[in-house]
Amino acid sequence: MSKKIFSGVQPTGNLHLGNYLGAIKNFVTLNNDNENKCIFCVVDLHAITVKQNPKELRNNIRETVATFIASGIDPKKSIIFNQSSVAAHAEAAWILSCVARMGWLNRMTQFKEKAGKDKEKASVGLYSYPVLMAADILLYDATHVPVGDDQKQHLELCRDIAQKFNNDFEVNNFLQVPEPLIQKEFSRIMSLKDGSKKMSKSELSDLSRINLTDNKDQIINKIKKAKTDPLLLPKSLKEIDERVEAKNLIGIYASLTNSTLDKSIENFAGKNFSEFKEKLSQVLVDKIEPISAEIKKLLADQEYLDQILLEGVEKANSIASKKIEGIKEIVGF
Ligand code: AQP
Repeated sequence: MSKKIFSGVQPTGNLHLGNYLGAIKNFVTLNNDNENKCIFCVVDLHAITVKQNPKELRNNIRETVATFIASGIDPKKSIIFNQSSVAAHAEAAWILSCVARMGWLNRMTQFKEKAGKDKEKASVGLYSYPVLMAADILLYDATHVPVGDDQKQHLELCRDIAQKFNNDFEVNNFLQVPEPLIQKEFSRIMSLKDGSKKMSKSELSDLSRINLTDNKDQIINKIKKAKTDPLLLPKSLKEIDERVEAKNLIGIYASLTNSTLDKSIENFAGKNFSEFKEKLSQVLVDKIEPISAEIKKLLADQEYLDQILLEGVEKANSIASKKIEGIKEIVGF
């Protein structure tokens, strides 16, 4: 069945292995299926929900495009654009924020985690971020949204907003209610320094993540220093659940080798971490080094990256501007 795919990545720098295995790898598979129509968005409006340096943001937008292409997304087969260049996103976000309920947003755990204890000082944008995300998806009638596990709750909110809009204005299915596409096994890659925390761009320690721009030596060093436990590698799935660091590292290995957690556990059962880490470093270097080299090559050609964005913006705008006109008509403008 033909799917309409939409997903976004924030241009907040330090794109990492979690972004790759949780989302971008899936984008590539979906993009390779000619039946699908794919739209990949550099969500720069989302990025400014926390303070950004304008010069770095501009560079990070290009770096995100370069990462998409270096990872295997073919810009000829998909639309790649940046969100702020298509005005309909901000317009739809406002209208949908009048449909979404405070109670729904109050339940969003990502806001609680990101705002931390000092939520009075968080931006209003950080709080209403999931409504903008709903607008992004609904403007393109996306049927499927590939995301990491951490975005599951926001996707549910998007579905609620679409349903409420359709019900309130009695416009059956005008807004397409999208399905999340979340990988079953490796949808959440954890920090290399703490297996209970998600691998993240904003974590201060660079040793906590493998960046997609890391070179061979950096990758080997980070895996060498990755936290483990004093035991030998686990022998069963049951045993691994309590050992978060071991589970994360074996999960990364399994995902990179397109295997299952079960099989990878079996492969290394009872072995030393040092032996396993060598193998893990090797598969990581094999996968990440070519991506990293390609990102650097693409970044040297800014004109090419800007051209991709320009073409993508034009295509995205022609879809989104029609949808926002429909939305405005329905609400009575
Ligand atoms: N650790 C992760 N494991 C699996 N998937 C992940 N994603 C992010 N981290 C992991 C998925 O990557 C896509 C793009 O994420 P994003 O750039 O839009 O934003 P994010 O989730 O805020 O990324 P970070 O790295 O976690 O940034 P900070 O440090 O700001 O919190 C999404 O599909 C996401 O699920």
